[in-house]
Amino acid sequence: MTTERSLVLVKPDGFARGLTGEVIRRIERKGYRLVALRILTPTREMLGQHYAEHAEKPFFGELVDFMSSGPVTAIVIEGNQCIAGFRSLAGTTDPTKAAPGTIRGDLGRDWGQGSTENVVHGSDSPESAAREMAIWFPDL
Ligand code: IDP
Ligand code: MG
Repeated sequence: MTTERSLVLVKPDGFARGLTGEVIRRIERKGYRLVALRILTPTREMLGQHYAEHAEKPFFGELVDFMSSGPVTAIVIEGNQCIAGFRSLAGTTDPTKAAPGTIRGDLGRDWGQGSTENVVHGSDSPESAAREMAIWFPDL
């Protein structure tokens, strides 16, 4: 049994389109528990930490511009294997290619910036989840 926590973000595109409830509905229907939730517009400093692994990528500037453009819903979820489980719910990074049935496949599309706007983020490992939760929920 691997009870885990994962950091989920409803990104500015998803928040602006009113998709927070739909994302939460899918998380809860899957059986994961909500542990914490907040709405905030992230600072570029927070995003530099959150996306540190991508700092040298060509899309990094565009990604930080997008992610700091408006409010996001940050959520900590909990459940056995919820890190892999939420990644499966989210679908692959590129919303054009993400499978129907997934959050990105059903709710996302290319709006002119390729894969940048893809509705949600989910932690990709227990180490990432711990690091990311400290950024978004320092009091948790
Ligand atoms: P993930 O969110 O599926 O884990 P990562 O490769 O970790 O995908 O990339 C982080 C985020 O950066 C993506 O969710 C997406 O918003 C953005 N991104 C990733 N690859 C590209 C790209 O090739 N062009 C533009 N944005 C990208
Ligand atoms: Mg990633």
